[in-house]
Amino acid sequence: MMNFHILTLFPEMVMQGLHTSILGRAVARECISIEAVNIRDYTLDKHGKVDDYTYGGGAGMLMQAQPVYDAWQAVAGRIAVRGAAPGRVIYVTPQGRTFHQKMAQELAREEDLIFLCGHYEGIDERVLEEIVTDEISIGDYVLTGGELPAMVMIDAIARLVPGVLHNTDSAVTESFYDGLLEYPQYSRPEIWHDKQVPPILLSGDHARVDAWRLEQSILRTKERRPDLYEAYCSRP
Ligand code: 4HQ
Repeated sequence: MMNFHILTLFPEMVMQGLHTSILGRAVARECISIEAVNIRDYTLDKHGKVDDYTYGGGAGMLMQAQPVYDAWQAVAGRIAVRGAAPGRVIYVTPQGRTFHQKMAQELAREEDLIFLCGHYEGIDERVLEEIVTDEISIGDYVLTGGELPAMVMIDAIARLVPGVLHNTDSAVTESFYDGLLEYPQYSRPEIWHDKQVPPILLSGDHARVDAWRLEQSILRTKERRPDLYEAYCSRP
């Protein structure tokens, strides 16, 4: 059982997205839990304000330290009551290390993970210094908020939690296992738009099917991801 906690100004966005399909079933079967904490619920401002102008000037607003800190304390307190280790706090930011499959595997071993989603121009540095343990980016592009990156990471991590995927093989057989891309796949009918399914896949010879798939994976990786192909060729 793994517990995801998301500190956000848009709890309904992450709850909707993460209770769909496989992750929704994983929540229902209690393989994972997902909690969204609305940072706005923790502001001491009587008008519910959570942002303010930046010292030094410049465009845009910044999320203030107080509501972020108090929202984190509420979550950290509940984790402590369970007697679990304090959860790592992941701040999603383009300034972090770029997320990859090995990081997902490492994070999937934690009992609790806290994701901090910024909005506007970001969050007051002082609260980040006090609570953030990991800064992670999902790639070199600029989004409007941290919710989508948090959802991307949670999806990639949750599917590695034991029991989330029914077919236990699929967590390892897919792209990036072995560092190769996936081979092409086919389903019924045998002929569609004049295109035949590769006959070897209908042969029933599992050894030849496996060899063909590995060959296709290698060819695809060489063609589409020369960086991964180089790493595959020089693996120990
Ligand atoms: N953000 N990977 C949140 C991103 C981002 C990314 C921009 C983070 C806006 C408020 N986060 N701020 N790429 O684009 O993680």
